Amino acid sequence: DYSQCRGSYKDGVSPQNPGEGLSLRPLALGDFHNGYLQLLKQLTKVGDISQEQFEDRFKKMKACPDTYYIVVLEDTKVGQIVGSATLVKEQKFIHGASARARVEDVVVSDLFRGKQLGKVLLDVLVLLSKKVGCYKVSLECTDEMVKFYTMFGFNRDEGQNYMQQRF
Ligand code: 16G
Repeated sequence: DYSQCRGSYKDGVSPQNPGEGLSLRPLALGDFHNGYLQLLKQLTKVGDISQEQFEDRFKKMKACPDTYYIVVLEDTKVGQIVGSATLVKEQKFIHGASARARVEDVVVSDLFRGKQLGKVLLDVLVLLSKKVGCYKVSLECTDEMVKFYTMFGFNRDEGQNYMQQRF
């Protein structure tokens, strides 16, 4: 029920109606053939992933119930994925054995920017993180993207830092 999404939209766009010819749906096994990995390449390195590898990873994620929620926007006229975002739910002992959610791998095709599609994806995932019982939702982003995510209710957590090791 997307009517509970908090944002306001222009031009009749909404999660129910993301735009002419666009459909919002979960990632499907067949999306290997619909440009999903090519889209992710607009975000970061993806590498050379075979259909078998894609399907194996998809099935591994599916086998973890209530954990991976990958939503995509498909341009139905050409059967190509033009936007995607992932919500990962992490089970916790803290906060009364609650869970936290992370928004990951948000990407909208460069040909489809400026159409509020990032907003559609973010609003849906924030609502979903509440619906699936998370006590918070977080994300990591570059300095340039901080302003964008602030529009969807994300704020820097003062005193907390994002740290990592790369392998
Ligand atoms: C951004 C993404 C993160 C993604 C990472 C990839 C969002 C909100 N953040 O931080 O999810 O995994 O880029 O960058 O989409 P990397 O290849 O340098 O790890």
